[in-house]
Amino acid sequence: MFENLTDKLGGVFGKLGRRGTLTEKDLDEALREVRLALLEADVNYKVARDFIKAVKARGLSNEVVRAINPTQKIINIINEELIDLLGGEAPRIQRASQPPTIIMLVGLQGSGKTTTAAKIAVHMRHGGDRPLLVAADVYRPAAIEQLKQLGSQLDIAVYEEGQSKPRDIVKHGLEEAKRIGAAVVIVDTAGRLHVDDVMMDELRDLKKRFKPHEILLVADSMSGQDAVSAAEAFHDAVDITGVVLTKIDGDARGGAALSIRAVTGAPIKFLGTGERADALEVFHPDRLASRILGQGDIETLAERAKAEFGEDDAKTLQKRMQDGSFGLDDFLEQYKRVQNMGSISQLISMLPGVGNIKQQLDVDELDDSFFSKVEAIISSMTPEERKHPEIIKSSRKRRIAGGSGTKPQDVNQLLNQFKEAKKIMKAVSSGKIGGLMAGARR
Ligand SMILES: Nc1nc2c(ncn2[C@@H]2O[C@H](COP(=O)(O)OP(=O)(O)O)[C@@H](O)[C@H]2O)c(=O)[nH]1
Ligand SMILES: [Mg+2]
Repeated sequence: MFENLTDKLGGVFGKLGRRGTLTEKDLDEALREVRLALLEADVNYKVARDFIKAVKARGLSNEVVRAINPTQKIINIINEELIDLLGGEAPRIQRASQPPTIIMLVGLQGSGKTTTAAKIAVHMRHGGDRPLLVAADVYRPAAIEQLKQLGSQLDIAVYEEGQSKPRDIVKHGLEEAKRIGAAVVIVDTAGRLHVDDVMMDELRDLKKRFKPHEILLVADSMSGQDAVSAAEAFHDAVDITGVVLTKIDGDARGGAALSIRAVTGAPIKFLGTGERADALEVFHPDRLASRILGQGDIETLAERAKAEFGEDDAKTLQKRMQDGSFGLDDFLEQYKRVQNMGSISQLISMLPGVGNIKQQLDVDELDDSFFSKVEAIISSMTPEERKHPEIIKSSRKRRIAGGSGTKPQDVNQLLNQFKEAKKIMKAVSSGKIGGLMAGARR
Protein backbone atom coordinates (compact mmCIF):
# COMPACT_ATOMS: atom_id res chain seq x y z
CA MET A 1 0.00 0.00 0.00
CA PHE A 2 2.84 2.38 0.66
CA GLU A 3 4.79 1.59 -2.51
CA ASN A 4 4.67 5.08 -4.00
CA LEU A 5 5.64 6.75 -0.78
CA THR A 6 8.45 4.27 -0.30
CA ASP A 7 9.71 4.91 -3.83
CA LYS A 8 9.59 8.68 -3.40
CA LEU A 9 11.38 8.61 -0.06
CA GLY A 10 13.96 6.27 -1.54
CA GLY A 11 14.57 8.87 -4.25
CA VAL A 12 15.02 11.68 -1.72
CA PHE A 13 17.44 9.65 0.40
CA GLY A 14 19.33 8.57 -2.71
CA LYS A 15 19.93 12.17 -3.71
CA LEU A 16 21.03 13.13 -0.20
CA GLY A 17 23.36 10.18 -0.07
CA ARG A 18 25.54 11.56 -2.79
CA ARG A 19 26.54 14.57 -0.70
CA GLY A 20 29.50 14.53 1.62
CA THR A 21 28.12 17.05 4.06
CA LEU A 22 24.66 18.27 4.69
CA THR A 23 23.89 22.02 4.71
CA GLU A 24 20.68 23.56 5.97
CA LYS A 25 19.74 24.19 2.37
CA ASP A 26 20.17 20.50 1.47
CA LEU A 27 18.04 19.55 4.41
CA ASP A 28 15.31 22.06 3.51
CA GLU A 29 15.23 20.83 -0.04
CA ALA A 30 15.04 17.19 1.03
CA LEU A 31 12.34 17.84 3.61
CA ARG A 32 10.30 19.78 1.07
CA GLU A 33 10.35 16.67 -1.09
CA VAL A 34 9.47 14.43 1.85
CA ARG A 35 6.53 16.69 2.62
CA LEU A 36 5.33 16.51 -1.00
CA ALA A 37 5.67 12.74 -0.94
CA LEU A 38 3.57 12.60 2.24
CA LEU A 39 0.90 14.86 0.76
CA GLU A 40 0.85 12.86 -2.42
CA ALA A 41 0.34 9.73 -0.31
CA ASP A 42 -2.74 11.50 1.04
CA VAL A 43 -1.38 12.27 4.50
CA ASN A 44 -3.44 14.96 6.17
CA TYR A 45 -1.68 18.31 5.52
CA LYS A 46 -1.48 19.33 9.18
CA VAL A 47 -0.01 15.98 10.05
CA ALA A 48 2.56 16.32 7.26
CA ARG A 49 3.44 19.86 8.34
CA ASP A 50 3.99 18.90 11.97
CA PHE A 51 5.98 15.88 10.94
CA ILE A 52 8.38 17.94 8.82
CA LYS A 53 8.69 20.50 11.59
CA ALA A 54 9.72 17.83 14.06
CA VAL A 55 12.25 16.26 11.70
CA LYS A 56 13.72 19.65 10.81
CA ALA A 57 14.14 20.72 14.42
CA ARG A 58 16.14 17.59 15.10
CA GLY A 59 17.91 17.76 11.75
CA LEU A 60 19.42 21.13 12.55
CA SER A 61 20.66 20.04 15.92
CA ASN A 62 24.14 18.94 16.78
CA GLU A 63 23.25 15.27 16.53
CA VAL A 64 23.14 15.62 12.76
CA VAL A 65 25.82 18.21 12.16
CA ARG A 66 28.31 16.10 14.06
CA ALA A 67 27.19 12.78 12.62
CA ILE A 68 29.69 10.86 10.53
CA ASN A 69 27.02 10.00 8.01
CA PRO A 70 24.47 12.85 8.11
CA THR A 71 22.16 11.27 5.53
CA GLN A 72 21.87 8.07 7.52
CA LYS A 73 21.22 10.17 10.60
CA ILE A 74 18.37 11.99 8.84
CA ILE A 75 16.89 8.67 7.75
CA ASN A 76 17.10 7.47 11.33
CA ILE A 77 15.36 10.62 12.54
CA ILE A 78 12.62 10.21 9.95
CA ASN A 79 12.26 6.59 11.01
CA GLU A 80 11.92 7.56 14.67
CA GLU A 81 9.48 10.36 13.93
CA LEU A 82 7.45 7.99 11.76
CA ILE A 83 7.26 5.51 14.63
CA ASP A 84 6.20 8.36 16.86
CA LEU A 85 3.56 9.45 14.34
CA LEU A 86 2.26 5.90 14.22
CA GLY A 87 1.92 6.03 17.97
CA GLY A 88 4.77 4.11 19.54
CA GLU A 89 4.19 0.53 20.61
CA ALA A 90 0.44 -0.06 20.96
CA PRO A 91 -0.93 -1.52 24.17
CA ARG A 92 -2.63 -4.88 23.87
CA ILE A 93 -6.36 -5.44 24.22
CA GLN A 94 -7.47 -4.17 27.65
CA ARG A 95 -8.79 -7.03 29.75
CA ALA A 96 -11.68 -6.98 32.13
CA SER A 97 -10.68 -7.82 35.72
CA GLN A 98 -13.89 -9.86 35.80
CA PRO A 99 -14.51 -11.57 32.44
CA PRO A 100 -15.98 -11.21 29.97
CA THR A 101 -13.91 -8.56 28.27
CA ILE A 102 -16.20 -6.52 26.04
CA ILE A 103 -14.90 -5.30 22.70
CA MET A 104 -17.24 -3.08 20.73
CA LEU A 105 -16.50 -2.42 17.07
CA VAL A 106 -17.68 0.83 15.53
CA GLY A 107 -17.23 2.36 12.09
CA LEU A 108 -18.88 3.27 8.84
CA GLN A 109 -20.73 0.71 6.76
CA GLY A 110 -18.38 -1.30 4.60
CA SER A 111 -15.31 -0.43 6.66
CA GLY A 112 -14.91 -4.09 7.61
CA LYS A 113 -16.49 -4.34 11.09
CA THR A 114 -18.15 -7.70 10.66
CA THR A 115 -15.09 -9.23 9.02
CA THR A 116 -12.85 -7.73 11.70
CA ALA A 117 -15.13 -8.99 14.49
CA ALA A 118 -14.55 -12.52 13.21
CA LYS A 119 -10.82 -11.91 12.79
CA ILE A 120 -10.47 -10.61 16.34
CA ALA A 121 -12.45 -13.58 17.62
CA VAL A 122 -9.99 -15.92 15.87
CA HIS A 123 -7.08 -13.91 17.25
CA MET A 124 -8.39 -14.09 20.83
CA ARG A 125 -9.10 -17.79 20.53
CA HIS A 126 -5.55 -18.25 19.37
CA GLY A 127 -4.49 -16.59 22.61
CA GLY A 128 -6.53 -19.12 24.59
CA ASP A 129 -9.72 -17.14 25.20
CA ARG A 130 -13.13 -18.36 24.22
CA PRO A 131 -14.84 -15.65 22.14
CA LEU A 132 -18.52 -14.88 21.59
CA LEU A 133 -19.65 -12.74 18.67
CA VAL A 134 -22.72 -10.59 19.25
CA ALA A 135 -24.78 -9.41 16.28
CA ALA A 136 -25.95 -5.91 17.15
CA ASP A 137 -26.18 -4.56 13.61
CA VAL A 138 -29.94 -4.89 13.41
CA TYR A 139 -30.72 -2.61 10.50
CA ARG A 140 -29.73 -4.98 7.75
CA PRO A 141 -30.86 -8.60 8.14
CA ALA A 142 -27.97 -9.57 5.86
CA ALA A 143 -25.52 -8.31 8.48
CA ILE A 144 -26.73 -10.82 11.08
CA GLU A 145 -26.63 -13.59 8.49
CA GLN A 146 -23.06 -12.62 7.54
CA LEU A 147 -21.89 -12.86 11.15
CA LYS A 148 -23.67 -16.19 11.66
CA GLN A 149 -22.02 -17.58 8.56
CA LEU A 150 -18.58 -16.45 9.64
CA GLY A 151 -19.23 -17.95 13.06
CA SER A 152 -20.19 -21.33 11.67
CA GLN A 153 -17.26 -21.38 9.21
CA LEU A 154 -14.81 -20.58 11.97
CA ASP A 155 -16.57 -22.52 14.69
CA ILE A 156 -17.11 -19.48 16.88
CA ALA A 157 -20.27 -18.94 18.91
CA VAL A 158 -22.56 -16.14 17.70
CA TYR A 159 -25.35 -14.59 19.74
CA GLU A 160 -28.21 -13.01 17.81
CA GLU A 161 -31.86 -12.37 18.33
CA GLY A 162 -32.85 -10.93 15.00
CA GLN A 163 -33.77 -7.29 14.78
CA SER A 164 -34.54 -6.41 18.37
CA LYS A 165 -32.95 -3.52 20.23
CA PRO A 166 -29.14 -3.45 20.24
CA ARG A 167 -29.07 -2.76 23.98
CA ASP A 168 -31.19 -5.86 24.65
CA ILE A 169 -29.08 -7.94 22.30
CA VAL A 170 -25.87 -6.93 24.05
CA LYS A 171 -27.40 -7.52 27.48
CA HIS A 172 -28.55 -11.00 26.54
CA GLY A 173 -25.27 -11.59 24.73
CA LEU A 174 -23.40 -10.98 27.97
CA GLU A 175 -25.65 -13.44 29.77
CA GLU A 176 -24.96 -15.96 27.04
CA ALA A 177 -21.22 -15.37 27.44
CA LYS A 178 -21.49 -16.24 31.15
CA ARG A 179 -23.50 -19.31 30.32
CA ILE A 180 -21.03 -20.68 27.79
CA GLY A 181 -17.93 -19.43 29.59
CA ALA A 182 -16.79 -17.00 26.88
CA ALA A 183 -14.00 -14.73 28.11
CA VAL A 184 -14.33 -12.20 25.32
CA VAL A 185 -17.48 -10.70 23.85
CA ILE A 186 -17.10 -8.95 20.51
CA VAL A 187 -19.99 -6.71 19.57
CA ASP A 188 -20.58 -6.02 15.88
CA THR A 189 -22.55 -2.76 15.68
CA ALA A 190 -24.41 -1.06 12.86
CA GLY A 191 -22.61 1.35 10.61
CA ARG A 192 -24.05 3.92 8.26
CA LEU A 193 -22.74 5.22 5.00
CA HIS A 194 -22.13 8.57 6.66
CA VAL A 195 -21.73 9.73 10.20
CA ASP A 196 -25.21 10.40 11.60
CA ASP A 197 -26.70 11.34 14.95
CA VAL A 198 -28.98 8.34 15.40
CA MET A 199 -26.06 5.96 14.98
CA MET A 200 -23.85 7.94 17.34
CA ASP A 201 -26.63 8.10 19.95
CA GLU A 202 -27.01 4.36 19.79
CA LEU A 203 -23.28 3.84 20.25
CA ARG A 204 -23.21 6.31 23.16
CA ASP A 205 -26.08 4.42 24.76
CA LEU A 206 -24.29 1.08 24.39
CA LYS A 207 -21.12 2.59 25.79
CA LYS A 208 -22.93 4.01 28.83
CA ARG A 209 -24.75 0.79 29.61
CA PHE A 210 -22.05 -1.78 29.07
CA LYS A 211 -18.80 0.12 29.49
CA PRO A 212 -16.85 -1.85 26.88
CA HIS A 213 -13.21 -2.40 27.74
CA GLU A 214 -12.30 -1.59 24.19
CA ILE A 215 -14.14 0.52 21.65
CA LEU A 216 -12.29 -0.11 18.44
CA LEU A 217 -12.84 2.04 15.41
CA VAL A 218 -12.69 0.00 12.23
CA ALA A 219 -11.43 2.29 9.47
CA ASP A 220 -11.07 1.49 5.79
CA SER A 221 -7.64 2.72 4.79
CA MET A 222 -8.70 2.75 1.15
CA SER A 223 -11.16 5.56 1.77
CA GLY A 224 -8.52 8.24 2.25
CA GLN A 225 -9.34 11.47 4.03
CA ASP A 226 -12.98 10.40 4.51
CA ALA A 227 -11.72 7.77 6.89
CA VAL A 228 -9.86 10.47 8.81
CA SER A 229 -12.88 12.71 9.26
CA ALA A 230 -15.11 9.76 10.16
CA ALA A 231 -12.51 8.76 12.75
CA GLU A 232 -12.69 12.22 14.30
CA ALA A 233 -16.48 12.02 14.50
CA PHE A 234 -16.48 8.60 16.14
CA HIS A 235 -13.81 9.68 18.55
CA ASP A 236 -15.81 12.76 19.56
CA ALA A 237 -18.89 10.62 20.14
CA VAL A 238 -17.56 7.61 22.04
CA ASP A 239 -13.85 8.12 22.81
CA ILE A 240 -12.49 5.18 20.88
CA THR A 241 -9.77 3.22 22.65
CA GLY A 242 -8.05 2.00 19.50
CA VAL A 243 -8.15 1.69 15.76
CA VAL A 244 -8.18 -1.25 13.35
CA LEU A 245 -7.01 -0.19 9.90
CA THR A 246 -8.52 -2.51 7.32
CA LYS A 247 -7.71 -3.21 3.69
CA ILE A 248 -4.10 -2.22 3.92
CA ASP A 249 -3.54 -4.96 1.35
CA GLY A 250 -5.14 -2.67 -1.22
CA ASP A 251 -3.24 -0.23 -3.38
CA ALA A 252 -4.58 2.95 -1.82
CA ARG A 253 -2.06 5.65 -1.08
CA GLY A 254 -1.95 4.94 2.62
CA GLY A 255 -1.84 8.48 3.93
CA ALA A 256 -5.08 8.05 5.84
CA ALA A 257 -3.49 5.23 7.75
CA LEU A 258 -0.69 7.57 8.75
CA SER A 259 -3.05 10.36 9.76
CA ILE A 260 -5.72 8.64 11.85
CA ARG A 261 -3.50 8.08 14.84
CA ALA A 262 -2.26 11.66 14.81
CA VAL A 263 -5.76 13.09 14.43
CA THR A 264 -7.53 10.97 17.06
CA GLY A 265 -4.67 10.21 19.42
CA ALA A 266 -6.02 6.65 19.67
CA PRO A 267 -3.51 3.87 19.08
CA ILE A 268 -3.67 1.61 16.05
CA LYS A 269 -4.04 -1.92 17.41
CA PHE A 270 -4.51 -4.14 14.39
CA LEU A 271 -4.11 -4.09 10.64
CA GLY A 272 -6.51 -5.91 8.34
CA THR A 273 -4.50 -7.37 5.50
CA GLY A 274 -7.03 -9.36 3.50
CA GLU A 275 -10.49 -10.84 3.40
CA ARG A 276 -9.66 -14.11 5.10
CA ALA A 277 -10.26 -14.57 8.81
CA ASP A 278 -6.55 -14.95 9.51
CA ALA A 279 -5.62 -11.75 7.70
CA LEU A 280 -5.14 -9.71 10.85
CA GLU A 281 -1.80 -8.41 12.09
CA VAL A 282 -1.04 -7.00 15.50
CA PHE A 283 0.19 -3.51 14.76
CA HIS A 284 3.85 -2.71 15.35
CA PRO A 285 4.69 0.91 14.46
CA ASP A 286 8.38 0.19 14.06
CA ARG A 287 7.71 -2.53 11.54
CA LEU A 288 5.36 -0.38 9.49
CA ALA A 289 7.82 2.54 9.58
CA SER A 290 10.52 0.20 8.38
CA ARG A 291 8.32 -1.00 5.53
CA ILE A 292 7.49 2.56 4.53
CA LEU A 293 11.16 3.49 4.48
CA GLY A 294 11.91 0.55 2.19
CA GLN A 295 13.76 -1.37 4.85
CA GLY A 296 11.43 -4.34 4.81
CA ASP A 297 9.80 -6.19 7.65
CA ILE A 298 11.64 -9.42 8.27
CA GLU A 299 10.02 -9.89 11.66
CA THR A 300 6.50 -10.14 10.27
CA LEU A 301 7.71 -12.36 7.47
CA ALA A 302 9.39 -14.69 9.94
CA GLU A 303 6.26 -14.80 12.11
CA ARG A 304 4.12 -15.71 9.15
CA ALA A 305 6.57 -18.37 8.08
CA LYS A 306 6.51 -19.81 11.57
CA ALA A 307 2.71 -19.82 11.69
CA GLU A 308 2.48 -21.49 8.29
CA PHE A 309 5.27 -24.02 8.60
CA GLY A 310 5.36 -24.81 12.28
CA GLU A 311 8.46 -25.86 14.16
CA ASP A 312 8.46 -29.60 13.42
CA ASP A 313 7.80 -29.18 9.73
CA ALA A 314 10.58 -26.63 9.53
CA LYS A 315 12.98 -29.16 11.03
CA THR A 316 11.96 -32.00 8.72
CA LEU A 317 12.23 -29.65 5.82
CA GLN A 318 15.65 -28.52 6.88
CA LYS A 319 16.85 -32.10 7.08
CA ARG A 320 15.61 -32.90 3.61
CA MET A 321 17.22 -29.79 2.25
CA GLN A 322 20.50 -30.71 3.86
CA ASP A 323 20.64 -34.31 2.68
CA GLY A 324 19.41 -33.35 -0.79
CA SER A 325 16.26 -35.51 -0.70
CA PHE A 326 14.10 -32.45 -1.30
CA GLY A 327 12.13 -33.17 -4.47
CA LEU A 328 9.71 -31.32 -6.69
CA ASP A 329 6.80 -32.67 -4.65
CA ASP A 330 8.17 -30.87 -1.63
CA PHE A 331 8.83 -27.86 -3.81
CA LEU A 332 5.18 -27.73 -4.86
CA GLU A 333 3.99 -28.13 -1.30
CA GLN A 334 6.25 -25.31 -0.13
CA TYR A 335 5.02 -23.14 -2.96
CA LYS A 336 1.46 -23.65 -1.79
CA ARG A 337 2.34 -22.79 1.75
CA VAL A 338 4.17 -19.67 0.71
CA GLN A 339 1.00 -18.71 -1.13
CA ASN A 340 -0.90 -19.10 2.12
CA MET A 341 1.45 -16.61 3.73
CA GLY A 342 0.21 -13.82 1.50
CA SER A 343 0.46 -12.58 -2.04
CA ILE A 344 3.94 -12.66 -3.50
CA SER A 345 4.00 -8.91 -3.91
CA GLN A 346 3.11 -8.56 -0.21
CA LEU A 347 5.86 -10.95 0.81
CA ILE A 348 8.42 -9.32 -1.44
CA SER A 349 7.69 -5.91 0.01
CA MET A 350 8.67 -7.26 3.42
CA LEU A 351 12.18 -8.05 2.25
CA PRO A 352 14.70 -5.32 2.99
CA GLY A 353 16.08 -3.36 0.08
CA VAL A 354 13.72 -4.92 -2.38
CA GLY A 355 11.98 -1.63 -3.11
CA ASN A 356 14.65 -0.84 -5.67
CA ILE A 357 14.45 -4.06 -7.62
CA LYS A 358 10.71 -4.44 -7.38
CA GLN A 359 10.08 -2.71 -10.67
CA GLN A 360 12.45 -5.07 -12.40
CA LEU A 361 10.59 -8.07 -11.14
CA ASP A 362 7.22 -8.27 -12.75
CA VAL A 363 5.62 -9.05 -9.45
CA ASP A 364 2.04 -9.33 -10.62
CA GLU A 365 3.19 -11.82 -13.17
CA LEU A 366 4.61 -13.85 -10.31
CA ASP A 367 1.27 -14.17 -8.59
CA ASP A 368 -1.58 -16.50 -9.40
CA SER A 369 -0.90 -17.44 -13.02
CA PHE A 370 2.70 -18.29 -12.19
CA PHE A 371 1.69 -20.60 -9.39
CA SER A 372 -0.94 -22.39 -11.39
CA LYS A 373 1.62 -22.98 -14.13
CA VAL A 374 4.11 -24.44 -11.68
CA GLU A 375 1.41 -26.62 -10.23
CA ALA A 376 0.29 -27.87 -13.65
CA ILE A 377 3.85 -28.71 -14.70
CA ILE A 378 4.69 -30.62 -11.54
CA SER A 379 1.39 -32.47 -11.63
CA SER A 380 2.22 -33.72 -15.12
CA MET A 381 5.39 -35.40 -13.91
CA THR A 382 5.70 -39.00 -12.77
CA PRO A 383 6.58 -39.59 -9.10
CA GLU A 384 10.01 -40.72 -10.25
CA GLU A 385 10.55 -37.48 -12.15
CA ARG A 386 9.49 -35.42 -9.15
CA LYS A 387 11.96 -37.18 -6.93
CA HIS A 388 14.83 -37.11 -9.43
CA PRO A 389 14.27 -34.16 -11.75
CA GLU A 390 17.68 -34.69 -13.29
CA ILE A 391 16.25 -37.57 -15.37
CA ILE A 392 14.02 -35.12 -17.23
CA LYS A 393 15.60 -34.72 -20.67
CA SER A 394 14.08 -33.27 -23.82
CA SER A 395 11.54 -35.97 -24.69
CA ARG A 396 10.22 -35.99 -21.12
CA LYS A 397 10.14 -32.20 -21.19
CA ARG A 398 7.98 -32.26 -24.30
CA ARG A 399 5.61 -34.78 -22.75
CA ILE A 400 5.30 -32.78 -19.54
CA ALA A 401 4.73 -29.54 -21.44
CA GLY A 402 2.04 -31.23 -23.51
CA GLY A 403 0.35 -32.65 -20.45
CA SER A 404 0.34 -29.37 -18.56
CA GLY A 405 -0.58 -27.10 -21.45
CA THR A 406 2.73 -25.23 -21.22
CA LYS A 407 5.84 -24.95 -23.39
CA PRO A 408 9.04 -27.00 -23.02
CA GLN A 409 10.77 -23.68 -22.19
CA ASP A 410 8.46 -23.32 -19.19
CA VAL A 411 9.42 -26.77 -17.97
CA ASN A 412 13.05 -25.87 -18.47
CA GLN A 413 12.66 -22.67 -16.53
CA LEU A 414 11.02 -24.42 -13.63
CA LEU A 415 13.72 -27.08 -13.51
CA ASN A 416 16.41 -24.39 -13.49
CA GLN A 417 14.62 -22.50 -10.74
CA PHE A 418 14.37 -25.66 -8.75
CA LYS A 419 18.08 -26.29 -9.15
CA GLU A 420 18.85 -22.76 -7.96
CA ALA A 421 16.38 -23.03 -5.13
CA LYS A 422 17.99 -26.26 -4.02
CA LYS A 423 21.40 -24.60 -3.89
CA ILE A 424 20.02 -21.77 -1.79
CA MET A 425 18.24 -24.21 0.49
CA LYS A 426 21.39 -26.12 1.04
CA ALA A 427 23.27 -22.95 1.90
CA VAL A 428 20.52 -21.75 4.20
CA SER A 429 20.03 -25.03 5.98
CA SER A 430 23.72 -25.61 6.47
CA GLY A 431 23.85 -22.29 8.25
CA LYS A 432 25.72 -20.28 5.64
CA ILE A 433 22.78 -17.96 5.26
CA GLY A 434 21.19 -17.99 8.65
CA GLY A 435 19.00 -14.93 8.90
CA LEU A 436 15.58 -15.79 7.64
CA MET A 437 15.39 -19.39 8.78
CA ALA A 438 16.76 -18.58 12.19
CA GLY A 439 14.17 -15.81 12.44
CA ALA A 440 11.42 -18.18 11.40
CA ARG A 441 12.34 -20.64 14.11
CA ARG A 442 12.69 -18.15 16.91
N1 LIG B 1 -9.02 -6.76 1.03
C1 LIG B 1 -9.60 -6.63 2.21
N2 LIG B 1 -10.94 -6.63 2.29
C2 LIG B 1 -11.51 -6.50 3.50
C3 LIG B 1 -10.74 -6.33 4.69
N3 LIG B 1 -11.60 -6.20 5.73
C4 LIG B 1 -12.84 -6.30 5.21
N4 LIG B 1 -12.81 -6.47 3.86
C5 LIG B 1 -13.94 -6.58 2.92
O1 LIG B 1 -14.69 -5.38 2.98
C6 LIG B 1 -16.07 -5.64 2.73
C7 LIG B 1 -16.93 -5.05 3.84
O2 LIG B 1 -16.65 -5.73 5.05
P1 LIG B 1 -17.71 -5.89 6.23
O3 LIG B 1 -17.02 -6.61 7.32
O4 LIG B 1 -18.98 -6.48 5.73
O5 LIG B 1 -17.94 -4.37 6.62
P2 LIG B 1 -18.98 -3.73 7.67
O6 LIG B 1 -20.09 -3.15 6.86
O7 LIG B 1 -18.21 -2.64 8.37
O8 LIG B 1 -19.40 -4.80 8.60
C8 LIG B 1 -16.19 -7.14 2.63
O9 LIG B 1 -16.23 -7.48 1.26
C9 LIG B 1 -14.92 -7.67 3.26
O10 LIG B 1 -14.52 -8.90 2.72
C10 LIG B 1 -9.29 -6.31 4.56
O11 LIG B 1 -8.53 -6.13 5.52
N5 LIG B 1 -8.79 -6.45 3.30
MG1 LIG C 1 -21.25 -5.44 9.10
